[in-house]
Amino acid sequence: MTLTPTRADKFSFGLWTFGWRAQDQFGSATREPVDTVEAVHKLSELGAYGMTFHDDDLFAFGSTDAERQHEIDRLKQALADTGLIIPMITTNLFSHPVFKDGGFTSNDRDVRRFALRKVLRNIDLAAELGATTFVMWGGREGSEYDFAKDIRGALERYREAVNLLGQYVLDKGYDIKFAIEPKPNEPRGDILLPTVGHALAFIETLEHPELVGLNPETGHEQMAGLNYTHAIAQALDAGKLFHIDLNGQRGIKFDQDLVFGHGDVLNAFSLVDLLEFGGADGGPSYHGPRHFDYKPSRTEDPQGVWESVSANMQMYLLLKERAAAFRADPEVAEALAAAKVDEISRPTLSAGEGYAELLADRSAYEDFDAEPYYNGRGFGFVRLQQLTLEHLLGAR
Ligand code: ASC
Ligand code: MN
Ligand code: MN
Ligand code: MN
Repeated sequence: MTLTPTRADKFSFGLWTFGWRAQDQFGSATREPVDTVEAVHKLSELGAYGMTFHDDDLFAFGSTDAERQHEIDRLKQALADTGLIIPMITTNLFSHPVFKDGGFTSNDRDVRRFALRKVLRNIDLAAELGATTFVMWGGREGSEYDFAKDIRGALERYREAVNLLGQYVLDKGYDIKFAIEPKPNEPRGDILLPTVGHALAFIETLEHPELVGLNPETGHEQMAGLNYTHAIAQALDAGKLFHIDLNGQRGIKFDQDLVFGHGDVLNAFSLVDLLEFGGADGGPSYHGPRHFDYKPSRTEDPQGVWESVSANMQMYLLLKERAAAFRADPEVAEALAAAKVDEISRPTLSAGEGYAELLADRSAYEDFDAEPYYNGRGFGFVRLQQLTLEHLLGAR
């Protein structure tokens, strides 16, 4: 493989990703912690441009002010030494026992107030480090038992929290936007704002919807049996793709957080094509970080961890190269035209036409001949899919 990541590719990784020690429900950690400064140097060497983190990834929950500052200073020095940046930061409202029933939507009001203070402090840190996106994954906002949570009340509290944070950013004049990350379940039996669609509807109920967008994660949509490329397309349509969490997932099961492309590779292919070539001019449709939120499998040793970091970037670049070849193939262009894929961009009504003109157009209904669609006028989508796979497999 000769595809070498560069900073222009805007690849970023969470400190909690390669830093995961691989403890799970059934087993203890299999790896040592990764030091932040070493991590920044390693990421820089491997071709990433950014690193992201939860507050608790950088300094343990309950750190003294001095301990917290020490870790921030070490990080800042490493950033200065390498030129790596912090495009996004996020808050851990899920690990500590205090958040066992959620942060913004815990039934316990004292916990909700504590959660807000923890986030406000972290927003100040985001501003200090120049992060322009603030992700909110509400992993513990949810329930196992229907009568244990008043969902309408919880959504009101969620809204109250996000409204407060928005007002804070506006009053402080910070250049920060929020990105909500949906997930259907795990660790809660059911999580609030479970999919991209739910989150989009919620955002429209906020005081400042323009401050809030989405951070959709590949595996999270796929855990709900949904098509991630469709979710990203709808987020783009709504102008809400503020950030992205790329990884891999194989079907409806626990959150696998595999390397990007190591799950549903066909869906990863259409996704990269959309991000890189889905813009109006045939260029990128998304300009933010290509952020990986994956977990190196529990079976990996430290060398395997860094190989898995590179694998994410290699998969992305490989799929981008494959998508470019697909787009440049005249046979693909011909198959796309035969499938009338471009025709979806043409408005259904002609210029100036309304329902009166449509009703007056006999060719649209009275004289329309539906007969040829029986046993004819196929779209050739299967042929198009075959060409897609031949490109994906490197056979073209
Ligand atoms: C996040 C985020 C997730 C979770 C998970 C924590 O901030 O984007 O998906 O936390 O990675 O393990
Ligand atoms: Mn306001
Ligand atoms: Mn995940
Ligand atoms: Mn994520």
